[in-house]
Amino acid sequence: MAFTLPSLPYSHDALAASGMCQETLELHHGKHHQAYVTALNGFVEKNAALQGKTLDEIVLMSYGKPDMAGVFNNAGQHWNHNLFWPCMKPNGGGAMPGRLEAKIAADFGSVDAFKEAFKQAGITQFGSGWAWLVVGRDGKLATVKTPNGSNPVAEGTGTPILGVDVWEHSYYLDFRNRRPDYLTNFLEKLVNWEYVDSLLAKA
Ligand code: MN3
Repeated sequence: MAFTLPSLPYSHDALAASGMCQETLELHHGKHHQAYVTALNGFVEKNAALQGKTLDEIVLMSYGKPDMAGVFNNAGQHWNHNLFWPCMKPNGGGAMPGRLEAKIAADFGSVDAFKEAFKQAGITQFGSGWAWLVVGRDGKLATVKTPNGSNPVAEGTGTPILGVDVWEHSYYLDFRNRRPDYLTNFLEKLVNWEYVDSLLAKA
């Protein structure tokens, strides 16, 4: 069965007041994410080894294989955006659920220390990529950055419970070249902490 573009859990103009305009979401979801899905389906159609596989399986089986770079880039980007959209909500940010806040404070020292580490991961990802909050193999929360379409599942560094896209297409209309401002705004006005907490519970 072909992979499909998931619907956004909010309207295209719903995040405008929180720093992500309608045009950004229309292009990012409707054009960029759709293009990854279309390209991935094209690879699956031509390669019997990929047929019937889940997205996670395709990400893992194509990671690190030069002859499957195109498959990995598009499967990874489909995976990454599937996590990214529900990590945001209108009027997001604000207070975290108690369980999540306590876990972050225990593993980073404080919520502020976590936010600084997460922002630094996004700022220091040279070029395109992602910053993540993961539950590591030791059970502790950690921040991770990955290039291009890669992610912590592929790289084996943990289970992502929050991800932010730092490709320029994610922030250029709203913040131009100011990636740090985009990341600050993401944490303070866009993150759906209840969703992050639900992923922590499952990790
Ligand atoms: Mn993107």
